[in-house]
Amino acid sequence: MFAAEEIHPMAESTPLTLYYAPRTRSFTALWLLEELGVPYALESFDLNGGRNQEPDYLALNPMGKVPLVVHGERPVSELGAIAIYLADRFPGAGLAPGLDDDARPAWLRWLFFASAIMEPAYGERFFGWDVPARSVAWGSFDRMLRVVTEGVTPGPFLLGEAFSAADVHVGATLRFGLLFGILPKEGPLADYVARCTARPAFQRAEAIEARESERFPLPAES
Ligand SMILES: N[C@@H](CCC(=O)N[C@@H](CS)C(=O)NCC(=O)O)C(=O)O
Repeated sequence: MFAAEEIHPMAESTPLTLYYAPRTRSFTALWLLEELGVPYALESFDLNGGRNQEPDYLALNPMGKVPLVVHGERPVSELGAIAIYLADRFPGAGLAPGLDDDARPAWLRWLFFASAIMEPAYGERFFGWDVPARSVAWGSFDRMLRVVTEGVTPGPFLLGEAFSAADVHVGATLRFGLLFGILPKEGPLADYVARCTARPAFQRAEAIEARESERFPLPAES
């Protein structure tokens, strides 16, 4: 855990809302909020219902994606940005190294790595894209896999002993990769994901996800 900095006066007293749909990447933001331990409202909906394409939603997140976090009047979308915004804004949980902390550059790098390198590299593997590694921003799936495997070794977390918001984003992205069968089921990555998912905050988020999945079940197959 990183040293807690002074809590910004607007942080705790301002309403915080997570727009969330079960069985989606919005789980990552849910887990992060549970790690932060701050009060938030959950605006949960069925992704098939079109809520995320309505004009008032698009005014807050033009991509029409979940998750979306609204803090007071401020919308924050994109998981990397959400993680940085919330971990910095609520420093009491110690999930963000401060601006002058030597771990800050690595923390930022891993948060961008999950969104900018892991996500498209998954697309390459999952959809079988044949693209030149030197020309695409993420390099290649194989290179990503090597780098992230080295990153979680020896651990226990990306920055060493201290769990951080980067572990939420990278850990959740690796977990999705395991669920989709595109990562090795055993080895350093699976061990790292097991360390992340053993956290009480992850388990609270999983219980909320189970409750919301039941509320909005998948359409029955015809
Ligand atoms: N780049 C986004 C990805 C979020 C994303 O892919 N969300 C998907 C669900 S997993 C979504 O909202 N899809 C609905 C749609 O595009 O209509 C982030 O990091 O937040």
